[in-house]
Amino acid sequence: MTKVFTGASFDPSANVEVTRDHERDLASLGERLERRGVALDREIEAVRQFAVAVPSWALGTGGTRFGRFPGAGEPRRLSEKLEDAAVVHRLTGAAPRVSLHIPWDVPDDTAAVRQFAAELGIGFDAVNSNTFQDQPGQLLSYKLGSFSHPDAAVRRQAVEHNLFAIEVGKELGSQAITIWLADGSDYPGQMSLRKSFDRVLECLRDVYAALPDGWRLFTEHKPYEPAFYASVVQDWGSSYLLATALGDRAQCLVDLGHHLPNTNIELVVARLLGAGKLGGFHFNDSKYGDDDLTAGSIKPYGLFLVFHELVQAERERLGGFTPAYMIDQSHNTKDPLEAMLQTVDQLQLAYAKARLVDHAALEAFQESGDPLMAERTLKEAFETDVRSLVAEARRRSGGALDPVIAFRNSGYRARKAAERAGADYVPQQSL
Ligand code: RM4
Ligand code: MN
Ligand code: MN
Repeated sequence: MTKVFTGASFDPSANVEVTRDHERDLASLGERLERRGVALDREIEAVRQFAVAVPSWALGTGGTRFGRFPGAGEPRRLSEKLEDAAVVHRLTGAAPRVSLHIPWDVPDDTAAVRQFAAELGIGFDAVNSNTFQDQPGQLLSYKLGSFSHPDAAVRRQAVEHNLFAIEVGKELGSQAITIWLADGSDYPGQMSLRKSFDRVLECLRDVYAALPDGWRLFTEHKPYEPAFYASVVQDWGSSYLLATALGDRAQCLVDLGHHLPNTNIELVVARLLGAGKLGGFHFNDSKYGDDDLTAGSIKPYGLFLVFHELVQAERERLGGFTPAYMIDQSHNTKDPLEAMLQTVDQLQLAYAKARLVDHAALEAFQESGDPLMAERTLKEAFETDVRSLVAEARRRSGGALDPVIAFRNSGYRARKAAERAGADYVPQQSL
């Protein structure tokens, strides 16, 4: 397992009683799975392979539109965010990389940051560019858009920013850039619906042309907000058009919070998978909009159905399927690090359950036209209690049976509160 840098005690087997109960639960699950012809050890190993990137912006409390209420011991700078991210990996064994947000987390000394992260046992996932807000000292404003702005000089500036983000990512060992644009309009007539899209494509071509070898570019759509009338990259269809026009190394990123209410997200996932264009994923959950809630907290069955599509793609070795799984959440009332631990657990659970679907039976019921049994096949997997399986996967990776409890017992946050106090606290910019 990765190096422990914190001096904190994250001893997963500290509690003998908990460990004993866990072993009993695991044995009973193993027995139940065996009756279904499923080998427990194989499933544990598969869950151990599951990995998701943690976003740098999620390690501090996020004030989305309103107040921000920072907690004691929050990270003040990138190095401290990396320390916290390494704790998430240490306790779950499933968060080996960080997804950086440029410019919120531009490293001062890229080589040193890469080295520091490596010492912590983590690396870097896709970098995220940001042309959705003006930065201090920025020459031209994005008030009326970035890639779609009517002024070519603003578009150029936005492209340059993306090229810079790629440079940073390259030095850190990233292999993808995620581009989410806030571009759009608040009022009918404000922008040309067609020209704005063409301009976005033109700018994306410039960024695509600068992709280093082995890199991919992800286009991330969002239906509304901050643009309230029309977003330029509004839906998966727009995202697909862009990725297709760009070429093979451009793919679409699906953020679970970026859909209009009642959208069938697993269907969107299936379509993009079928087209070989599903590149990345932003996990979260939502009740009303882009709420950034903890994955699985509102619609766990929906999350399972998404994973069912992903697991099928994995089983079938679908062309173009090398998904970059990332978390995209921003917490204001939970301790952000605990929220990440909880999220990774939820994702591991959904993945483990989706793997338990009896695919042969499901297909037979689909082909013979038996909707009740087909649905029951999915529910059979979804309703299996796989908590001990996931806990065991973590334990075998050197993590904790129960990451949140292990974290709380470690005293990490209290120690960081003492260490990280002081006037140099830099509040994260609002999202
Ligand atoms: C956006 C979008 C992006 C994320 C920013 C912080 O709503 O989801 O992926 O980078 O928020
Ligand atoms: Mn996102
Ligand atoms: Mn979002």
